Amino acid sequence: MKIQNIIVNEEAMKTPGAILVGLMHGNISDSKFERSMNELEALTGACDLEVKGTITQTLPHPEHGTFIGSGKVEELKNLINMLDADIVIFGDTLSPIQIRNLENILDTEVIDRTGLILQIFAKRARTRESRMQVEYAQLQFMLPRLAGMRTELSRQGGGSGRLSNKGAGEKKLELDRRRIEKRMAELRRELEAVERERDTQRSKRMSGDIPRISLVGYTNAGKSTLLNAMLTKSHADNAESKMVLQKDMLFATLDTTVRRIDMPGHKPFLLSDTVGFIDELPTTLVKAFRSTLSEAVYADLLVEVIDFSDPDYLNQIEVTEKTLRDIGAGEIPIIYVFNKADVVIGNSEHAAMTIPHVRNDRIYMSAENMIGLEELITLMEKTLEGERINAEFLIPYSDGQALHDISTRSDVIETEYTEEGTHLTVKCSKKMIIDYMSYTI
Ligand SMILES: Nc1nc2c(ncn2[C@@H]2O[C@H](COP(=O)(O)OP(=O)(O)OP(=O)(O)O)[C@@H](O)[C@H]2O)c(=O)[nH]1
Ligand SMILES: [Mg+2]
Repeated sequence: MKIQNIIVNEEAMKTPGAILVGLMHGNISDSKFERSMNELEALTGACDLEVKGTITQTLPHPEHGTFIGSGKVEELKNLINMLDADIVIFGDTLSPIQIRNLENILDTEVIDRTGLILQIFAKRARTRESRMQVEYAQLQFMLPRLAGMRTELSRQGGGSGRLSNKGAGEKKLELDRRRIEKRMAELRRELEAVERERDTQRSKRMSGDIPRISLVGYTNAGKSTLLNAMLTKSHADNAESKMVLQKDMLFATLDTTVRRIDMPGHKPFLLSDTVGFIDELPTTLVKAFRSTLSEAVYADLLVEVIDFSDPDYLNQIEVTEKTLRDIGAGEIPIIYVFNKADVVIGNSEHAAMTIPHVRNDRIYMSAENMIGLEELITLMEKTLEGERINAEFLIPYSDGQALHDISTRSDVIETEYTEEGTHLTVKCSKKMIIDYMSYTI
């Protein structure tokens, strides 16, 4: 499968060149189309490919066989030759058959946005877990593509309709398919083992009464910068060595990092930084990264970081909220960090704005310039405190872990030992009630 063969040679003198293809169809607005093309360009850069040219077309609907019209395909072929491009990247999701048709006509590798994002993840994954997650997502992405090829081959070769009359190509594909499925099962087993280990580590962390806060948001919004800024200000020993990569690049972070933050004059908390979201994040990836993202699911509070300097920030918020719902973190209390406000203050639209500026559950600040950290922490504390409500739990004696977790992470008002279990009356976070819904009374 071609997707696996994109080997970008870091040593090569010449960066492989790509041609981007955008089809404006349906009732997408000009500005949205332009933004999606800009994002495609940034994604291409994040994959270490140089954009050599861009071709766009407007059609009411995509063409069945080649996605773009046949005249455009010809134009594209000429451009590939002229610019000596190595790969063609489509901004939409193409069907396996469309990709194959295009590759045959263009005689050049063709990938779509999903393939590109998978490729970035594959290049960037560092830990064993994220490598396995990416490989799983890639294999899952390949499977239906093999099936598409198979259907066509069986139509060509299996005229007699007898099962034994499989063409050689078809048999090979069947073998490929089995090999992929076997590898996927293997990866699933290994990932489940890593997940169990992660759960154990998490419950160890949960046994302290330190609140857990997760940074979430669109890729490149400044989550890692915010974590680093907090570390710089905190009492952490050798804060420098605990810092994470912050970079103007989509998907700079792929692994989850949890750091303890001890700010002078504040209670400590655990802050986690994780993979960023993007519009139409391939579902295979969301599923594969579910356990990495689960750090967010188990948080007491989410801090959603938004790139306020991006004209499309409202869409970023929408995408983030949708992804949070998808991973089961939709009910956790959230505060909004309108980051990179340093870029927009003074603009005509925000002429009178000063930062930091706090309003209800949002703060306008700048992580990079360390403006607003103190105010953000105060807002976080207020939100955590405000979310605490009275609740009663009846915990069976068999679940000592739950008893330990609830009693250490809440203010216990009363403890009573009954026949059915421990009856706790507490003041706790709403999240705790969701976590232990079955024990609430
Ligand atoms: N002007 C300005 N730039 C910022 C600010 N905060 C972060 N940045 C820049 O934004 C870019 C992305 O920052 P990161 O912290 O890597 O973003 P992220 O959300 O972790 O992104 P991913 O890990 O790729 O999902 C970097 O180049 C930062 O220097 C800010 O407050 N103002
Ligand atoms: Mg990051």
